[in-house]
Amino acid sequence: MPENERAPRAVDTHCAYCALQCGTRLTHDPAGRVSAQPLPDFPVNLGGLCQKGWTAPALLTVPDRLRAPLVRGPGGTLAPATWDDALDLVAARLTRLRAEHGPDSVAVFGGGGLTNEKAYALGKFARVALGTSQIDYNGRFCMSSAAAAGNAAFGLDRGLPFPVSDLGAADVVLLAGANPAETMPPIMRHLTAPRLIVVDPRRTRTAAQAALHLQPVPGTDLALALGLLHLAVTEGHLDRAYLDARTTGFEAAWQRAAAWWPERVEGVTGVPAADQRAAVRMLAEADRAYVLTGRGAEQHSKGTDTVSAFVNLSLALGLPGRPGNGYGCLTGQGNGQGGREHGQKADQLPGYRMIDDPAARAHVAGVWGVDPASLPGPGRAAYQLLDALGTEGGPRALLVLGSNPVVSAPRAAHVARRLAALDLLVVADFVPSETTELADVVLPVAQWAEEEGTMTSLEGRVLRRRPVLAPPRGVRTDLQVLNGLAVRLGQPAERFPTEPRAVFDELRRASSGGRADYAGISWERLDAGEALYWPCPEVPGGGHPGTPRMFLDRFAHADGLARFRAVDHREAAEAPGAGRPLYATTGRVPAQYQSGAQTRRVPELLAAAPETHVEVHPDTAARHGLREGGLARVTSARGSTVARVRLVPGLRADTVFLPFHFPGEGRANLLTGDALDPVSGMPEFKLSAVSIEPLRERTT
Ligand SMILES: Nc1nc2c(c(=O)[nH]1)N[C@H]1C(S)=C(S)[C@@H](COP(=O)(O)OP(=O)(O)OC[C@H]3O[C@@H](n4cnc5c(=O)[nH]c(N)nc54)[C@H](O)[C@@H]3O)O[C@H]1N2
Ligand SMILES: Nc1nc2c(c(=O)[nH]1)N[C@H]1C(S)=C(S)[C@@H](COP(=O)(O)OP(=O)(O)OC[C@H]3O[C@@H](n4cnc5c(=O)[nH]c(N)nc54)[C@H](O)[C@@H]3O)O[C@H]1N2
Ligand code: SF4
Ligand SMILES: [Mo]
Repeated sequence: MPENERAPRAVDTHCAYCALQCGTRLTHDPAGRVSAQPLPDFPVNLGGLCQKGWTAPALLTVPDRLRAPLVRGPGGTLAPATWDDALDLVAARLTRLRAEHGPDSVAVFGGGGLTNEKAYALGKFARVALGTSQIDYNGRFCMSSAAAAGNAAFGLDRGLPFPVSDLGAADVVLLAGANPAETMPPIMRHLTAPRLIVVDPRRTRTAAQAALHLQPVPGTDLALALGLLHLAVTEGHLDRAYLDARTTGFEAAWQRAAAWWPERVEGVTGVPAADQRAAVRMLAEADRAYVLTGRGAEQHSKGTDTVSAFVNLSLALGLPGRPGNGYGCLTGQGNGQGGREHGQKADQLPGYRMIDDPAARAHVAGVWGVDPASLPGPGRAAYQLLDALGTEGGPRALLVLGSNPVVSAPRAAHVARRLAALDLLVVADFVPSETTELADVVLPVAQWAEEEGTMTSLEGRVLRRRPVLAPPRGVRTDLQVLNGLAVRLGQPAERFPTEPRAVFDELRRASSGGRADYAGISWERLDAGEALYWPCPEVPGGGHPGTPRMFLDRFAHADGLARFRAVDHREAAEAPGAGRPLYATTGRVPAQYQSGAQTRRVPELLAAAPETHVEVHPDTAARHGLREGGLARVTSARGSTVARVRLVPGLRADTVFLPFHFPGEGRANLLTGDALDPVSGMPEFKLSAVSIEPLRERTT
């Protein structure tokens, strides 16, 4: 009997990939072939999908799908094993490590692509079944700087504190370091009417649609944002009434910005003073304006302060918490929002509770049925965690769910060495990846359109993910994997439910009363089509409407006020100089997703973007002897990467750009370093000093 025979024929769900979570209808024909169509009435994608969304069903039939657990044998190769053998082996080795070296010898690394239920169960598994403090996740590499700045300013971090569809009514939208025309194409349907100000060293597809494109030197957005605040004040655009009624801390922030007059800012950023003035005028004269940040401004060793500077600008103009206006961060991963709320972060418990808060520990321990004193404290943030693996005093085993750090972590060659130094690396995935290649045990799991769950999109709306197919034989769900391991580690089976809906109901209780409160959101309400945005607390009689727009009356700090943060510009961890004359920055191309583990397996996407490339300005190419289509070696203080040259006149001449989706010697992260933001732990993905030279094509 075909394994999918009893599955439904068409389901309405959401895309496999990014945080826009476009509504899709998946249909499968009698032969089991699945196709995706946009849901015409879902307000976020308005009938659009990007190329990745259209082709996502191909993920369900990739030829090298993992279908059996793999265990590394004495000869060093991965060989198929039964589930019992694989889980028994993992549990036995974890038990031994814990007995010999203590609970923190075992670490967990999660992902922002995991459903809410998985992220929640993973955090609980780490704290309860393993008793380890050593858990963090790849969201640290994503929007953590914006989250830190949002928490500081507003007392709460929800990427977009308003629905995406509100953007369509704006007059002006400033996009700092975001390229949504290539990273979230359907969102551009909401950005046709507003005039765009785009801040990006490259003339991206987004920048090409802008009324004003500011092209700063990489790593100088903080100076630029200070300069824009300076002009907002000196040109008389300060919203005094809003400042007095809704904010605190302006004076200290202004003292720093006062020193950033336009000509000084031009000297540092390269953005002409006239363009700075034009940007401030556009924002200030708009009735409705938004300031949005993306990874270009955030993925720096000063990412948090940079976002704070943009938030300060938006506060000075009176935007946040005013209908039709606001500040937001464009969260990236499918569940990048929910993934940061339910406790897979080193310092957090579910509901955005802090793990060092006694009341939070008591509440969550109560839901989990354990002693609050048994819960560990905060652990290491993602890069520090990866860097500590296999070192004296560091974790000796790692369980990875939903990330491929061999490609996506900064200083990737070093991270791969740390992974190789572990006593035990266990990776759950549905496809082979550069990280499963290093694993001692690989656990094959169900994916996206094969299981139930919920996701929380970039606008804070909780969505139902539904299966169109049953998982292939031999494959288990992540929840079943966690249950199987927990039981073998001595936990009662019912403490780790395998039904997503049961996990969601527990998550609701765990989040109840927390800042990200899901208690009032039920599967029935979601299945009835209600648009529910958190916070959505339980109220007598039920039916809390959720919170599409936050901060309209007050911000989430105890006094209800938003806080300016007094920040100042500082240099990046390194600067171009003799020998390494160029900035290298990194990012995305439309046809590949993240580490590429999924999209490099989709034939249409691989055809569209088959290998890595480096964008170089034609003048720079001429100076370095590079030609279009030739190979180049790009070298930083960490190492080299090899990429095909693409001549791009719209790029700054002092900057080259590489996508990070490719493996092996094409990894952009062979260049990136270990400089981290002191507040968020965000790496400096967007800036390395490099040299570039032509490489002769290898002949065999
Ligand atoms: N096709 C595709 N779409 C994706 C993803 C993907 O991998 N592929 N990933 C998803 C995820 S997880 C995320 S986080 C989002 C990210 O979405 P974006 O933030 O839009 O993506 P990036 O390409 O990382 O960075 C945006 C821009 O920052 C610019 N930039 C580089 N350095 C600087 C700088 O110093 N200052 C400024 N102002 N800009 C700079 C780059 O040139 C780039 O165009 O995309 C999501 N969507
Ligand atoms: N140089 C550079 N590096 C970057 C960035 C950059 O801009 N420049 N961006 C950073 C950002 S924003 C991000 S978000 C990270 C992302 O980088 P990664 O963390 O590597 O993210 P993915 O490639 O999405 O990896 C997800 C892996 O988990 C698997 N997976 C997906 N869903 C599930 C699931 O439900 N369960 C399990 N068990 N596995 C699953 C996929 O098959 C894939 O192998 O990269 C960061 N790295
Ligand atoms: S924009 Fe994001 S959610 Fe929408 S189809 Fe593309 S990858 Fe999927
Ligand atoms: Mo991301």
